[in-house]
Amino acid sequence: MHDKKFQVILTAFLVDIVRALTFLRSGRLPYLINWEASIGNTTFITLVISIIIDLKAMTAEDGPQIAETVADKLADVNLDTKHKEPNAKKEKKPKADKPKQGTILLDTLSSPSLLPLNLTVHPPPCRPTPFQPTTDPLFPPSITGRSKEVKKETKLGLNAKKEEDFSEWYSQIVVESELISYYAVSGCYILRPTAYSIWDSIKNWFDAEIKEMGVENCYFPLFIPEEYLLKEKDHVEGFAAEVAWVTRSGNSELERPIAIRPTSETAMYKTYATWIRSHRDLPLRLNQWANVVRWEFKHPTPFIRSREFLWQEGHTAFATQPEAETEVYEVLDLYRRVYEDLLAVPVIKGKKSDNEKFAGALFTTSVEAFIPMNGRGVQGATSHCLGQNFSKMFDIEFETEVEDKKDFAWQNSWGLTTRTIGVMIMTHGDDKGLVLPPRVAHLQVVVVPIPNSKLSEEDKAAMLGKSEELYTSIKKAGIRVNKDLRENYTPGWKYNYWELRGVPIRLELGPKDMVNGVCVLARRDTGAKELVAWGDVITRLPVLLEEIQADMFTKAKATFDGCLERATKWDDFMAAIDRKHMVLAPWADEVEVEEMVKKKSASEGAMGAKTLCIPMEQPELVEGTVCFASGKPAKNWALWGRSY
Ligand code: 87F
Repeated sequence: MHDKKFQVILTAFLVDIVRALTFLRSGRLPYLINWEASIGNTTFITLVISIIIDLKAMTAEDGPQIAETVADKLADVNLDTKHKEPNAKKEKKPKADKPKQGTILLDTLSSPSLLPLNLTVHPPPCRPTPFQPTTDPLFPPSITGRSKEVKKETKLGLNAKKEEDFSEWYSQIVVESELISYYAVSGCYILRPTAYSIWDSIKNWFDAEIKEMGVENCYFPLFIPEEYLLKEKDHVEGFAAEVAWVTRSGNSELERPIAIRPTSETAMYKTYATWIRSHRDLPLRLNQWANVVRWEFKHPTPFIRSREFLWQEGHTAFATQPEAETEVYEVLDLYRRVYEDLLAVPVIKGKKSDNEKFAGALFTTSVEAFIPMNGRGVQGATSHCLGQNFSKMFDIEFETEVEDKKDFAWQNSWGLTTRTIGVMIMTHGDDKGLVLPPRVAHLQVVVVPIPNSKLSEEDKAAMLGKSEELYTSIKKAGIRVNKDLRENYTPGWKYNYWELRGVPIRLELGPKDMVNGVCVLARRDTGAKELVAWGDVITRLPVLLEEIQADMFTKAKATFDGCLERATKWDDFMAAIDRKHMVLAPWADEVEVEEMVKKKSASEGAMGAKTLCIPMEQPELVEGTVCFASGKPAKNWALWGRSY
């Protein structure tokens, strides 16, 4: 009896030593150190006692399970710290003016065209770790098929509920689904391959569309001389506190500090002035895919608000105002399509109020999304008509077609960021994890064979063979597919694993299906399952993927519409805002009124409401309608809400 216990404990220790060595070799030591530092004494003692109790209940054959139990307990304790920023100390924001920003009509809120989009299909490589039989020295792949040896199951998934604790749910989902990892600089995040591949899909689609419009890609330096920024002093003023500066190289101070680009107007327009001399040099339509740094002091949220993020910034110059204005709306509609057609997220297109527009712009347009869980509007992307403001500042002057007549160029700038990914996660994710729209999903289908313990070795081999065969033909058809042939996990565990990662379709192959020549297609979005003959899989999958894409949008649109109310009186307006809804209300379009609404609608713990945009699609404004807040004659219907 004592011998057995000794064996058990010895096995557990050996297991831990090998694990520790594996950790060391894989460079994950800092993670362990972080863990040690993050649990208190009581937690530690409780943990040790519970491990001892579990060890006592086990036998020597349970060696591998013991290690798993220990690992699970460590993971449980670690869970709380795993989803938080390692370095989330509050930094004080230096005093600075709040950014001043500011103004139109609405296109139809049509549902996305379901014609196949010009998306580049990029089947992901078969990453060895998750998809191969385990190479973990402690858990060699089973050859005997005995259940104790084949099961290696750790807890998967989220323990926060989207409805109950949205912010905790979000913190968990981005990490657990392996989209992001935290980093040692607060407000900066690592985008893991799944996240980056979603960005790649957006980028590939948008890039092809703007090239079709005649826009070319370029790249300007990350660093901006101080004098360039000072040239645009008035517009940068509101953002000054967010600009990060390089002031030193090694031990020596730089003669003049150099800014890290928060946006590239100043970097690009100084050069545009040297390139644009004549009307023949116009239009100049450039875009760059880049990273930018804005030293935010508001609470950071992965994808939604980070100090460094990825974006595209378009900077164009035209000879005439109408040409520039046409482009503003063309780009705005591309942004709508990114959200609605690719990400299945409904948005409203509109013009920003004078308060909310970019101070350097003649007018700003945007697409606005909405997060029902916290009742917040979120600006999805912006397309600005800069008018001649910057060309006058940077001397972008050209000889017109009329002899001896010069004019300043008409300019636009427009941008879309990795915030898109955050809005998509928030819109579709559920308590099981991500729900990815097929058009941007890293993987669209995963093949999961479901053998049972009664299956003969021969039948099992046939099932694995068929799974391989289906996988190969699906891949050949240009669908992003993977297979999960791991033998040391149960089918149920694998379901959770792929559900957490949001794969739109799971193709299951069970013993009965092997007899009947069929397989099951299970949808991630609804959980619905259908039987499909092997010979029909290749034709059914693309259709089902498009059905999922369309259904996800329809569902999100119904929710979005359910959160949109109309109010013509203050009390109704406030009641809707407090129901966490967006409100369409008639208003006088005055800066002071917006300021007043913001103040008056704020309460302890709840920020004030502001205009999200003046929708391009306007309800009829009956003559005599008055502003809901000031009682003055209304000029338009504005969309109001609390926002990110
Ligand atoms: C932060 C620091 C310094 C926003 C900033 O929207 C300057 C700025 O100019 C700044 N945050 N902005 C406005 C950016 C305007 C515009 N630029 C090109 C876009 C889209 C892409």
